[in-house]
Amino acid sequence: SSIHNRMRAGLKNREFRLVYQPIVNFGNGKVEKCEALLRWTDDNGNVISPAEFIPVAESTGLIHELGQFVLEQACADWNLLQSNDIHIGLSINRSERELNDLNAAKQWLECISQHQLPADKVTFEITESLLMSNKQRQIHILHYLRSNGVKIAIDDFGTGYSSINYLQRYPVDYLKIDRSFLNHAPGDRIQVALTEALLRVARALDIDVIAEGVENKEQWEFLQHQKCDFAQGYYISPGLGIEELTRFLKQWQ
Ligand code: G
Ligand code: G
Ligand code: NA
Repeated sequence: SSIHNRMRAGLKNREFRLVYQPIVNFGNGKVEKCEALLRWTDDNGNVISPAEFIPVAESTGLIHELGQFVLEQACADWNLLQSNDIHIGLSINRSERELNDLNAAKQWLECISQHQLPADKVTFEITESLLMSNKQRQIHILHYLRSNGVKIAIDDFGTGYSSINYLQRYPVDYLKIDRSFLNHAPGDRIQVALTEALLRVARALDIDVIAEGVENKEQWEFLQHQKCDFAQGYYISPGLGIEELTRFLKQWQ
């Protein structure tokens, strides 16, 4: 059957789950938040990558149900962490298509408040392609979310479409530099120069920078030296199931 029908059945059959990847604040060395990443293992045991199923869900509209599942699961997991005396924020991916509907955004805020989760503990990550054109409705919804305390991150920055110029028009708290931007840093002169330039622009705009795909000590030390704000990547940890995450966070530092 089509991937869409398999996804719909999979949602009912609880084939989807979340893993959480820690994000470390360079300033104090603490894990300040975790990014929720959706995982799908179908009933035959095949692991399907979000890179494959998210675009399908976006085009068929199932992304709205998937997104609702992700938010509710993440809120429930946040409460589990709280009860383990772990107090961190959550970063949750939203597709551009999910940002079309103000009512959906209202429901997200309701879901967050029903779970007693302070809004400022939640960051919504939107991919940079949203920056491409001036999409008034989406910008309005981002403002609405942000005026209710939620943080906004631009994801995958540097992968192609972005214009630094658009940044100043968007209500944005964080910029996530795509891993392809610094996969050869600090050895690659051009990548070093681009990273420095981006960090300076972000600082001027009062936007915090999260480096993605930090895989080794050299990258970590380079970014720390550059006064990058946050790091995420395999050097710290891959995505972890909620129980593994709880153990990881109890041992961190
Ligand atoms: O975790 P992985 O690298 O396989 O993720 C691939 C892509 O899927 C990433 O760009 C990530 O942002 C996206 N993704 C992961 N989880 C979600 C989700 O819950 N919702 C949306 N819209 N995208 C997600
Ligand atoms: O686009 P987004 O940042 O949402 O996607 C995160 C994806 O990147 C996840 O699929 C995650 O598994 C993957 N990822 C996270 N850390 C690293 C890393 O250090 N190196 C590589 N190659 N991939 C990573
Ligand atoms: Na993301």
